[in-house]
Amino acid sequence: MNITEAIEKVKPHLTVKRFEHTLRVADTAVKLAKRYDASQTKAELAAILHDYAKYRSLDEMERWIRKSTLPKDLLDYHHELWHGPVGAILIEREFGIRDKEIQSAVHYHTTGKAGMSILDKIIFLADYIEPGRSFPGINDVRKKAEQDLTHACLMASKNTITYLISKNTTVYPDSFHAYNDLTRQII
Ligand code: DGI
Ligand code: FE
Ligand code: FE
Ligand code: FE
Repeated sequence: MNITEAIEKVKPHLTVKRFEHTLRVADTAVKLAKRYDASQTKAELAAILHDYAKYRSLDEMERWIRKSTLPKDLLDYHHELWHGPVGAILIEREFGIRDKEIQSAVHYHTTGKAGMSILDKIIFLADYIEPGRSFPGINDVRKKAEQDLTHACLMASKNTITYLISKNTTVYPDSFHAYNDLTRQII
């Protein structure tokens, strides 16, 4: 599937705002891929697809989690965490995308995980720093993203976990695994 096709397939599934976010994530991901010597094509495609499942009904996402090989513990956590893993399955079922690197980047874009590939990191970070986002401290992360992909991911991971804890929200284990692993990688 090429980029133009992917954009056309994804667009009707998203709101206008989410679609614009998706295009900005793609633009940011391509820049990061150039900077860090990753495949620009894969980065762009993964970014276009990353929120594909965002507006599926909770019922449908729950069914996919139950009947696929996805970890069942997702169902014990907030449903915001479901669209990445479910999206990774749907892009294969509906578009025939079996590229494991792209599927992984879509799967883990919200939480991260231990042992992220460069593409995983690019999508995780692009989703966080795209120019439409405004989180506290985001400009420091944007600056770090120009120098050190792993360190910038660590900053994003740390900010997200800190935010979730400040809101008394549960944190999915993969979010902690990402944080721990990224910390070990930078020291
Ligand atoms: O889909 P997007 O809005 O572009 O961004 P996203 O997929 O990165 O994040 C979706 C939401 O998930 C966001 O509000 C932060 C939240 N989130 C990230 N990690 C965790 C989490 N929520 C919970 N409960 N636990 C997590 O570990
Ligand atoms: Fe998302
Ligand atoms: Fe994210
Ligand atoms: Fe997103």
